[in-house]
Amino acid sequence: MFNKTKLTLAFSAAALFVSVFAQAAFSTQTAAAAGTWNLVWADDFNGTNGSAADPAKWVADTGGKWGNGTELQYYTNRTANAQKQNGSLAIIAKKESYSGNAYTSARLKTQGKFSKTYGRFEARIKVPYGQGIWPAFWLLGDDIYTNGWPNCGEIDIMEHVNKDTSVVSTIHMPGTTSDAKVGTAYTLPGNVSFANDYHVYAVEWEATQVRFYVDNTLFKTIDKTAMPAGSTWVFDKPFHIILNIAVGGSWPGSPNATTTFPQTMLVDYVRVYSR
Ligand SMILES: [Ca+2]
Repeated sequence: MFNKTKLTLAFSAAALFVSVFAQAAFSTQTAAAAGTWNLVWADDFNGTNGSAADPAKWVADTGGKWGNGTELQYYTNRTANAQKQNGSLAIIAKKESYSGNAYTSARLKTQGKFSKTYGRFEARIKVPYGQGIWPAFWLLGDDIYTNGWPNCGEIDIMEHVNKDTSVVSTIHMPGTTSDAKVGTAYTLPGNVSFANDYHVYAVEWEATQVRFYVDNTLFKTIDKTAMPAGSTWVFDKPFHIILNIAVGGSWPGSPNATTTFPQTMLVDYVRVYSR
């Protein structure tokens, strides 16, 4: 479906098998919900080690002064900060002087290439860690540049801050002050560090509900009917996907002597399903 070159019959059959197998796995995990999730977009990040992410799918946000100027990284479009490694996308935060910033990193988005209203968005990710390190897999409303934030809405599927043994999933929307948000943290059984291994982070976003999962364990259900007083539900329009590592900023604070660089976020795949 996504390959523009001619497929051999054998390859096509193999791909079909993988696709059917993946969907069968999902049906059992989501049996309580109505309908089957069908794959509509994916990037498995296969390709030559050291090569850039597919420019047909990803756009690099670049520059410094992110997070109201509190974040310390300069986002580049260099393969030094985002490259394929053994079937994963590696986003690499480095300690290096660059355009007046002390760190470099990457922030890749699908804006202008792929956006969607509702669906299951998932990624298999091995997160980095350390004081001041802030990796994320998230969705942002396509109208960010015309409507501003938080009017555009934001769905944070996974944020992992510092050396914490939890990840956080949150939706942000306009409220009585500025940012109304609903979310929660999730901790692995045994309080194991998320950075030790890959985990599958997912949201199932529908017209009346948002559900967050880690490794197919549902840990947060947000109902449209139970939003904070004075907030506005803005989740009925297209959102795009973002993968990034921020360094510093108001939430994690700055790196310190305990933080080691480079720090790498490995993304085995991103998959989007519809039903
Ligand atoms: Ca992969």
